[in-house]
Amino acid sequence: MTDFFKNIPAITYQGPAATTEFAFRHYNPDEVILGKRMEDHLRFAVAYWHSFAWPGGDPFGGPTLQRPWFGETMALARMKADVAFEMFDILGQPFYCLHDADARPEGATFAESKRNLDEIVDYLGEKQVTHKAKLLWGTANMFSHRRWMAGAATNPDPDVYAYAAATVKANMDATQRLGGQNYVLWGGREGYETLLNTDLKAERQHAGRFLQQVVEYKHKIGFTGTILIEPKPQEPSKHQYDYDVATVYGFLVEFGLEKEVKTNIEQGHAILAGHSFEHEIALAAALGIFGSIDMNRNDYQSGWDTDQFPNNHAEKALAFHEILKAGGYTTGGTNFDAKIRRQSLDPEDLILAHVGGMDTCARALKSAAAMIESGAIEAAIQDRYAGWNTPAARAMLAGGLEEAAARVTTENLEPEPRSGRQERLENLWNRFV
Ligand code: XUL
Ligand code: CO
Repeated sequence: MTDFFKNIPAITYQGPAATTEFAFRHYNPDEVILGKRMEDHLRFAVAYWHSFAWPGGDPFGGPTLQRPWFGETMALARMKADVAFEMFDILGQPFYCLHDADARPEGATFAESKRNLDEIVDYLGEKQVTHKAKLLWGTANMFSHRRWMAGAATNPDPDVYAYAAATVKANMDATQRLGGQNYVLWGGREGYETLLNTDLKAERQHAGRFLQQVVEYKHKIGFTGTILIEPKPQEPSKHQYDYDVATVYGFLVEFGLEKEVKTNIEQGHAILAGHSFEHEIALAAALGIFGSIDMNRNDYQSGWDTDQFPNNHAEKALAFHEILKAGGYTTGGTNFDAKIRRQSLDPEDLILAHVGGMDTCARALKSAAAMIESGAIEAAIQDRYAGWNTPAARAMLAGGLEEAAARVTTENLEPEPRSGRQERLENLWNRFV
């Protein structure tokens, strides 16, 4: 036991009337919602990087967070893991997610980094046996070290492509050893700063072949988890190839991977791409590539990826509504890709950030379930499209443009516009939140 979280009790569900901040007011893991336990719906995960590896820097200032496990030794990496599992226990977290670089010190060579990773993976594996939390997904950090500055699989230097292959292979192996349920690829450096030095066509080809190699390797080692791409339009690169869900889908189809790879959708990334979170989820579900989510919120004014903890349950209800409509998660979950603010120094801040985020999501889930149970929104949608249930309407889709056009004269069509009833439906949504 470390003493980092000393005096912080295990957080339990105490209901909205709880008198302490150290309680869940809405997240009640065993409560059954639409026939499933809340914990099994939400499948919460802690992001190792933000909670345990981020030192609190910003573009204008250095670290503000001073943690006793910061430093590049294996002993400190083990202390970090100890503290992490203590937090997972306090929160009752079923899952966590990590990059290699969050958990192990960087070595002087690839071989040394890999040894460090293997050693910490063994340690995490032992901890998983005696604690509840398991790995939701693993990934490789191929964006922080200077070797990745011009990309990983899309780097102009083929030696960096090889390094990326070795890195992803090591991380897929580590994820499989930890029983991870997904493997994520987020390409923060898979993009460009200027077309004046970039062969966009070649870079996209290399990224596509790399992803095919990842999928081939997944099948070779019998990894049963899901491969997920996390879209983001920019930041850190000026332009990123995995811009949004629609772009990723086009890319997957181009490389024959649309049945193999799904998406990990992040609220902040959706906003940067000019979409709502629920739009990205609904589109992924419609395309059959919805996998998992990175839960956070952006600042709506700054235009940065601020990775804040969610605190607006009404807004998130729309996202969970789409997730429930899609049938919920299979291997995915709700990963808090969120960090405390750099002035939030206390261990309590870290715990309460997650408590608030979990309660926000639990309220959102309950509201979304109520929206579904009432059937009113679904009924309004059904009603709006009811005209398409007629044989004449369906025949138009089977026939050609001329047959469809002929209906106008043969049936004397002069369509009357009908109200979209948006405000009435927004009022309805408001009643459920
Ligand atoms: C960056 C981001 C990453 C990915 C994992 O914006 O979201 O943390 O989730 O690499
Ligand atoms: Co993310």
